Amino acid sequence: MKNGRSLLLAYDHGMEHGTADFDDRSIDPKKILAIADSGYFTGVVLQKGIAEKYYQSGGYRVPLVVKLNGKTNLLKDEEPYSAQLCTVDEAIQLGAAAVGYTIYVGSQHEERMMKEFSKIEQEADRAGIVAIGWMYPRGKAVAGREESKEVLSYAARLGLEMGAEMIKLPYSGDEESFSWLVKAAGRTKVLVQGGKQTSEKLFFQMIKDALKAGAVGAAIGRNVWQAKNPLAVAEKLHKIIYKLI
Ligand code: FBP
Repeated sequence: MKNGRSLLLAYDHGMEHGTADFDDRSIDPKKILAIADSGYFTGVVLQKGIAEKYYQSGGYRVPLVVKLNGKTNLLKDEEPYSAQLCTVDEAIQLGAAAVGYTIYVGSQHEERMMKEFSKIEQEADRAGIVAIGWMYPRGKAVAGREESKEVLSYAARLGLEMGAEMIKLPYSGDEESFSWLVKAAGRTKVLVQGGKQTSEKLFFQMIKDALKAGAVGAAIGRNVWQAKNPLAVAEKLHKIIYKLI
């Protein structure tokens, strides 16, 4: 967080999606870390392997957010579970200022993820670092409604009820519905997720609308590092989030 706002660069896609999102540039963690370290971001989100092999020795100034759980998308599981692969202690050893954890809200395994996240929150709290919940509706119970106001506001409220300091939510499609999500999250701060790469016009509009709706910032991956000019996108995002334009 900086001045109550946050802009995270997400780069955990290699685990979640394989190499499908990458080109010759974005497959190289050093190139993404250079973007993350440009001064426009308040944090970079990495799994522990990239944190250990690239971030730790690189002398970067951008704060590290270690994603503690993850899965591949090879199984196409209808009821996904994202296993914890890294502990809060390990993340702190790697230099983490915050940790992230995905809960697939609505999945048959949500209870397991809720329990894991509860423990992580407690450990993060004791260590004085922030735990961020990636609240993603998934599973048969919410199929076709993953981006609806009803289901996303439930996911947002779950974040508050669980005591999350901050949550990350997919965009619900418009400012009015997103402001309901922010209300549902109450004193839990909300970041909006970027999603698949879209036109810059639509993307920036979405960020502006999410902020008007009360989000404190965004956690973006593909819409930054898949752009022709990632630094130009990062600069504009920074200006929007810090209300400089
Ligand atoms: P994007 O801005 O590229 O959507 O990144 C945000 C993120 O939450 C990543 O942290 C994660 O790898 C990805 O989205 C997961 O997306 P999905 O659940 O749709 O596969």
